Amino acid sequence: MSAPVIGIVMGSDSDWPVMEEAAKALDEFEVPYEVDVVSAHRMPREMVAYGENAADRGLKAIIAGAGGAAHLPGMLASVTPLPVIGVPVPLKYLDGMDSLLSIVQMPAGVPVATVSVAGARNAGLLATRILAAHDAGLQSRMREFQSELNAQATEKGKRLRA
Ligand code: RP5
Repeated sequence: MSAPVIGIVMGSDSDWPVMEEAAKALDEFEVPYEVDVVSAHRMPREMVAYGENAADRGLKAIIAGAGGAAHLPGMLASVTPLPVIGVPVPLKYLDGMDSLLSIVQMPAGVPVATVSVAGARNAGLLATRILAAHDAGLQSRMREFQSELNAQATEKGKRLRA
């Protein structure tokens, strides 16, 4: 088992059904990752420690998901130099708009790369692309993945036209 290079964290284990898609995407590219619950509101000290130590522990990026008053991605971004990808998790009310706006509206100087509501798969793919910028093998696999997407979409068009 290689050491994890991506951290997947979330505010609660109730976020896992959404966040699992990030893990699956990383699995497809054989990117080693770790998973944990690090709640900004219920575990603030642990959350700060996670962000402060992440780079020294060898992580290259953090995927952070949270719902409602979703402060986890932004707060992590404020204490780590690593890229943080935020995943808005939709809860029972407000259709995830609360989560989305809480994550995306960051002040200048503290970036969070926010994916769509429940867009954890894209968070996993974006983290893979970040790693692939310095990894020729991974970049070539990403190109293959993109070719497959293209072929699938082309096939759908062919079926409709037939
Ligand atoms: C947020 O509160 C979590 O990220 C989760 O989306 C939401 C609800 O958490 P639970 O009450 O299900 O633990 O901080």
